[in-house]
Amino acid sequence: MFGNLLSYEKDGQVIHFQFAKGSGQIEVITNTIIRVFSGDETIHSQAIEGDKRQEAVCSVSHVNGSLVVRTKSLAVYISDDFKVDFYDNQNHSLCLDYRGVRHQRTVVNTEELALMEKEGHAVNSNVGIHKFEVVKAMDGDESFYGLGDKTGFLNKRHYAYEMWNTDNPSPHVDWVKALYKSIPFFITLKKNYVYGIFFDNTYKSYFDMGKESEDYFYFASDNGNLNYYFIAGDTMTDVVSGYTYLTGHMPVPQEWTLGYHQSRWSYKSETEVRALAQKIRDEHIPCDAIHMDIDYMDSFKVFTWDKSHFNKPQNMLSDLGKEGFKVVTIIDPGVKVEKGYSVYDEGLENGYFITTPEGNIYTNTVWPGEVVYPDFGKSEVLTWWSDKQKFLTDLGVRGVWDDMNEPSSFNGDLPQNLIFTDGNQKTDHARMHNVYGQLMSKATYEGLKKYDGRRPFVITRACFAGAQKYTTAWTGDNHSIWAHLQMAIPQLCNLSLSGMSFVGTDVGGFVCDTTPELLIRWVQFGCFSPLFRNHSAMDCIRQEPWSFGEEVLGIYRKYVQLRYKLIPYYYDLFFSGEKTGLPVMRPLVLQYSQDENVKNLNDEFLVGESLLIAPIVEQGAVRKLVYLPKGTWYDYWTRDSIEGGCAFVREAPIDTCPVYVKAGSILPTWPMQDYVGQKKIDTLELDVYLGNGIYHHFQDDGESFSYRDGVYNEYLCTLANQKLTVECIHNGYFLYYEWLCIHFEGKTVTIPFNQEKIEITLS
Ligand code: MIG
Repeated sequence: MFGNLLSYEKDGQVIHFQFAKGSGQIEVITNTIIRVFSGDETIHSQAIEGDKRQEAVCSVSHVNGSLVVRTKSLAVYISDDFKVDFYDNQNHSLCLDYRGVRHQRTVVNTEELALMEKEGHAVNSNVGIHKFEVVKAMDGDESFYGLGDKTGFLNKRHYAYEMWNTDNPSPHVDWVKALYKSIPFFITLKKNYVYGIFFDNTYKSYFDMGKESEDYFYFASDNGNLNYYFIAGDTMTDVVSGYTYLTGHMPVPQEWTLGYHQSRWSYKSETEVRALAQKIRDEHIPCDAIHMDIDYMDSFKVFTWDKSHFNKPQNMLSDLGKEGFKVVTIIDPGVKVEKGYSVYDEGLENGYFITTPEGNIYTNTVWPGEVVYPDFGKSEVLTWWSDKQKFLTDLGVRGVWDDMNEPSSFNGDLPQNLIFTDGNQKTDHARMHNVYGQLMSKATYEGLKKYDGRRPFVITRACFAGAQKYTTAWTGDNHSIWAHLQMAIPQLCNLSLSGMSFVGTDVGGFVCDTTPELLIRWVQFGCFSPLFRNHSAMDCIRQEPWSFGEEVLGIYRKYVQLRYKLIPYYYDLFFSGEKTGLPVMRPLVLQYSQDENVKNLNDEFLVGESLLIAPIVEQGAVRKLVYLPKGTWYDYWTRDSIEGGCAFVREAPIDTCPVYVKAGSILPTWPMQDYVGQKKIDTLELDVYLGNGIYHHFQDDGESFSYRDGVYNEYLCTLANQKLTVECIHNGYFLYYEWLCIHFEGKTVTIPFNQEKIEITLS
């Protein structure tokens, strides 16, 4: 489509190419990140903020009819038709454009499709008419990871997906092509190489990871720019860091958000919420957050409170606060059409709502009845919506849950030609659809930052690449089925590889009735997932921890308590994650990408580098085939040491979730609390697993942004030859630990600690 390559012009790190029928450019962002671009430069990125370009030496030369752009690490060949081939600096091919014939599937005729559809089948009508496609050759050893929030298994090879934020209430099974989020980023792992591609285009896009053919994979879009980033690295962690370097690192969350969250659609009255809180404390289920679903609102009107069931919300929230509960409220973007309702009136007066191409305000139906949709792409609307959060923070709300922001309606997708705004440009729904939830989350984040001041806690259902800068996410309406517990592991792992570190599923399952066994196995998984919330739909059997009697409650409590014990470990992972851009939850392949045994390992995951979790995800199973990578590991429950590099069977009766700790690990732990901050922690407690390793532990106020001004303590712990040294290497926070308590091999040693370097022999 571009024709012959005619000439080029180098402008610093941007190289412009002129082809017979068009132009394109290669931009050297860093030595290992290259942008490939052709199109309309006025379309700005919705994922990348600021200029990410680092100074890098690059050159252009002619080689066999192509031009080659070289950086310290890469050689990028540009040829006729804007073919782009990536090599490393040793001339090993990493990723080449495909030049052979396509093997497109013949499409079934439309009459037959119509009949199938009539019978109730969801038909596959993707006929592959895309504005452009980037087709890359496959060698045969590729596996693919990432792609944000997708169904199915960890490795995406042989599957095709679409990026179009979709509220799909039917079960999310592995052929479903799109869920609520669109993160057009994937990692290709080959035998000796790994790289990532981020396709920075918000329009509906398509990813075929070798499903159409074994010879190639492709990504494509209906519209927008040819605009992708090639991210090279020596390891898969380099690639993830490269991607989050571009799209942003997640700010450290408030510490309490790492606790347990209890939710239900809905807790409908003050009496019910107070009783729930009481019950949680009576049953000693540690818990930090209660979520209020749509029924707290007056007639589902966003930024209102139903006074008939919640007479004085402020008092309720303040009383709950005294018991350690933080309240998170849901908000929906759809604003009820009702004269006299201030949110509607203000939006109407100022032209804040989306319109039809004819210029009329567009309406659809959602929970409040007839609604209008804020045009978040307009900066005044974003500010207006962020200011609206004050209504919630003034009452004492501590976190905001953004729902229905695909945007969703009761009548399916909104038409693609509706008029939306992007900055100051008028544009359409087709371009802004995939970032609607992103912009809503950004507005929520900014509002909370301004009016609450602490690190904002936002949960969103829909988003685009780079959302980690503003929000956490949950995977929407899963079902209480074993298949969804099984899928939760690869789903959250791939979201994590796609930059979203603070993610979770509805524990117990949202739609349909859970079972006692499913709830237990889900909490055993959920307590290790970053966002730990039990949530269920209004027509389902209750699934609060005590819903199935004493045995279930006891096991449930054991795992919530385990999470609370490990909160400092999670916190450290988020703290170091803000610097490294690496996620908390990791598929094994991220750390052991050379190990063939983990490329398709779907039922285990790591938390950081130290913990390996092997949850039971099958009804009735009481043992599990566990694979541990090479090296020494310890069984968390028995402390037995095991040599990895093999699979073995672990007994896993209903109260047991197999957990392993890597030798040389140091896990900071907390004493049991009902909620984060209940007790003053004056002891640095370390659970040590002999071997060699280093660990960084962080301590700060757990809620403000002052860590960014250096108000934190950082401890470097080094474990070698049965010797542990603990040293405060950054001393910026005034509250210190007074004691150091070390657990190892069944022994416990407690000694006074005054922040000085301490060395202890563990014997
Ligand atoms: O149309 O607010 O995914 O978590 O409980 C359903 C009610 C709207 C969908 C969310 C779910 C929430 C529910 N919401």
